[in-house]
Amino acid sequence: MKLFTYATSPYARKAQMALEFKGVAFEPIERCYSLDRKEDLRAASERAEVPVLVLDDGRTISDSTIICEYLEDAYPTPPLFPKDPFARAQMRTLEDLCDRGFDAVSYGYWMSQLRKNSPEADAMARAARDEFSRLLARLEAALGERQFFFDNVSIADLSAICYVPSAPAMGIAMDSYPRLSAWMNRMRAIPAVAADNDRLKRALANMHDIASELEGPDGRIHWRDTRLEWPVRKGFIDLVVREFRADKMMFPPDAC
Ligand SMILES: N[C@@H](CCC(=O)N[C@@H](CS)C(=O)NCC(=O)O)C(=O)O
Repeated sequence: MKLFTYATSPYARKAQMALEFKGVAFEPIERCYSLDRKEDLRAASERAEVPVLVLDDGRTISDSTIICEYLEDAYPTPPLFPKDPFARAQMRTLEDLCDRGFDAVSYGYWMSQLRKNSPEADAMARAARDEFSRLLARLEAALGERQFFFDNVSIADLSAICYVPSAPAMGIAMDSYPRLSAWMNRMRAIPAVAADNDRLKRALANMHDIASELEGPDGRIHWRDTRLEWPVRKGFIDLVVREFRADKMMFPPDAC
């Protein structure tokens, strides 16, 4: 099995941690289409986004949520989904909160840093910090007194660990979130999560600046669904329009 992955992509990290947690052997292939435009990823997935799982017979599965569901079905032990149907639904809701909510806000924050000379940069950073803090409060409440979000480590934990630790880098102190802070330490004691954290640290240490992480060879940046909705919803549509008019937006390739 192979996994198209990328050390700083929360989606790829989630899928890779799930594979490692379950002890499934795979070969990681580090890719980011908007940065390297490599055709193998484009051929494996019509959206050219990571992660993509390539089975031994060449069949492919795209999208982190779908990959994790496949892994749970194909390799049920150790489980990463709760047994109870309602808990499973709640777990998917938390995963969605990370994939859509946290991801869009984080993207908005890093866009504000990348375009820090733009007129809306400060307001955009503030809006992102406010919303990220509210999302942290939701996770803090969802965790309650438990060790993990559900009885055992689940996809909800693997999703959240890709976002919660970035709070300080956005200027948000973790003091108001003592349960999440303790949970982060518990998570990092899990070998698959520790390995992910090491990969992330190495990637961040090698990163030049935000531009080199986001802008492709033609200066365009990957945009999609909730990442686009967030700045529009928050009133930063002028920035979106400028990016579009300057041909700085790259959308997933057409599906057909
Ligand atoms: N819904 C997808 C989203 C995947 C996604 O957006 N991946 C980003 C990296 S965080 C990507 O590959 N972007 C394409 C690019 O930058 O070229 C999933 O859950 O896997």
